[in-house]
Amino acid sequence: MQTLYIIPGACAFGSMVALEWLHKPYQIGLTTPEIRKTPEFLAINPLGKVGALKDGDTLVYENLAILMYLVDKNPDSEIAIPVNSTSRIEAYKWLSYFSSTLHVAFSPLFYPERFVSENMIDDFKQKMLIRLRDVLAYVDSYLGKNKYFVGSKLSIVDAQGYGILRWSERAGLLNDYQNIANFIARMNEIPAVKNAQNIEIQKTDNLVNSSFVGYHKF
Ligand SMILES: N[C@@H](CCC(=O)N[C@@H](CS)C(=O)NCC(=O)O)C(=O)O
Repeated sequence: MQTLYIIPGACAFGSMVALEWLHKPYQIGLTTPEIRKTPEFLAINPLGKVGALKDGDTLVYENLAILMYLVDKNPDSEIAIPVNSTSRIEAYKWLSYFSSTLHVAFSPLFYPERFVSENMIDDFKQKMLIRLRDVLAYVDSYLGKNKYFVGSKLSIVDAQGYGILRWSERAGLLNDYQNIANFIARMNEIPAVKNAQNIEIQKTDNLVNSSFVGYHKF
């Protein structure tokens, strides 16, 4: 059994969509701060973070690694990305950008107290907002010219990009980036994305053609 550990609304969303696209049975482990500190969870990801995947005896953490693991384990699936292809280079590039730049551009705005002391928070957030806007402008400009992140078809990269770009709304910035807003609207219509959204919020009665089999019991 494959079990993907998540926090609803967080960055493992792309891997949920990938599992939906694979049509193989999988469970979701809904984690809390308490669960992420348990020996059971730390044995899966010693960093105490999501995404984390347990697939039989194989343990994978870091979203980029999970996504590429799923792609490589399923070379004949619709999410396959051929090795030594331009698509593969683009996938590495964007997944790396999402992890190293996009994801971390949001964190200081959402959790400023992790970075600076109370009296510096307002100034810090102003500066971090400028940085985030630069990053979003770059992605928005790309999406203005390209429907998909990789080539001419939907891929795990769109799923992962969606999972993080949706935070633009929470940051109150979505209206300023029309191409990102259009991308998010398009992704919202995809059945696998709808299924993953519902699984995140434990609304599993009306999943369509899903291979989700239930929640992992901790
Ligand atoms: N570089 C990691 C980032 C993982 C990460 O920061 N996950 C966050 C959710 S978006 C998390 O688990 N936060 C919970 C915590 O820090 O307690 C990846 O891409 O997998």
